Amino acid sequence: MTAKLIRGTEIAKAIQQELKEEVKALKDKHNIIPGLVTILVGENPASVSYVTGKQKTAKELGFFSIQDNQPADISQAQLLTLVDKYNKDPQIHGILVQLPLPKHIDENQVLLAINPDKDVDAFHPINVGKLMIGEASFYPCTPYGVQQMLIRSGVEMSGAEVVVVGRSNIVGKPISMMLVQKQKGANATVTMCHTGTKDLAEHTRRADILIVAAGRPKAVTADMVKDGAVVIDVGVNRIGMTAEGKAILCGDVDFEAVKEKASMITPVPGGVGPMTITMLMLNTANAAKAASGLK
Ligand code: L34
Repeated sequence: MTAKLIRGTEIAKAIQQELKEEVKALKDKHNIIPGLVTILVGENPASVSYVTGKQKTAKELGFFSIQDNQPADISQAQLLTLVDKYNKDPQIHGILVQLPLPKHIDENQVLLAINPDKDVDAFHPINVGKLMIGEASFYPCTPYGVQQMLIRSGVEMSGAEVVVVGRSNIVGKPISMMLVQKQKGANATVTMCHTGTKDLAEHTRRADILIVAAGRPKAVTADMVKDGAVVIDVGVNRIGMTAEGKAILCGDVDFEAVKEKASMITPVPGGVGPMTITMLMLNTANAAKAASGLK
C-alpha cells in the first residue's frame, strides 16, 4: 500500500482562505487589524527562513506586521525591554520570539515576560497550564497544526493509540497533552517516547497515529511502523545544500520506505511547517478579537 499524502500546504491554504475573509470582516465591521511582531535574534538560517514565512503570510492576510531583527549579542535586559515595549503597544496583538535564542539568554525568562494575552505561541507558563487543564486560550502553533491536519484529513482521534516521539516543550509535550484531552479531535490514548525510552520500536509499532518530533533525520524507519498507521513527521532537518545554495530538507521519518506501510503520511517540506505558520496567524487573529472583547 502506498500512503495517501497529507498535504500541509493545501490544508494551510484552505485555513488561510477562511482567515482572510474573517480578517476582512474584522476590519470592515470593527476596524480591527490583527498585529503581529516576530522578534529574531541573530541570523540562524533556519530561523530566518521560518520568520520570513511568517511575515509573508501575515502580509498576505492583511495583518499589521513588524519584523524586529536584533543582533546575536543583544543582552537579556535589552531583549526583555523590547518585549515589554510590544506588550504595551496597542497595535500589536501577538508577540513571537523565534526560538532557539543564543546561549547567553535565558529563554524561560523571555517567554515569561510576554503578556499571556499576546502569547500567540502559547509558551508562557500561564498558557501551558491552561492547556493542561483543558482551558486553553491559545494552542502552540505546531501541535495545533498537527491536530488540524489530522482532523481535516478525517482521522479519528478518539480511542486511537497515539505515539509521540520527542518530549520538547514546543512539540512533544503539548501535542501529547492536547490529544489526551476529553475534547473533540482528541480523547486518544497517548504514549510519549524520548531518549530515555527503552525500546522505541516496541512503542511505535503499536501506534495508530505516530507523531515524530525527534529532531533526528530518519529516526523512524519502516520496521518501526504498523501497517496502515497515520504518520505525522514534524522534523525539519537541513541535510545539505543544492548547487544554487538552497537548503535540502528531510524529516525525522524515512519517508520513501514508510510511505509503503502507512495509510497516510505528511511530506517534508510541505507538511507540518506551513501549518505551523498558519496556526500562528489564527492565534494572532483570535488575540486581536479578544483584545477588543470579541469572541
Ligand atoms: N517561538 N520558535 C517559536 N515559535 C515557533 O512556532 C517556532 N517554530 C519552530 C522553531 N522555533 C520556533 C517554527 O516556527 C519550528 N518552526 C517552523 C516554522 C515553519 C516551518 C518549519 C518550522 C516551515 O515553513 N517549513 C517549510 C520549509 C521551510 C524552509 O524551506 O526552510 C516546510 O515546508 O516544512
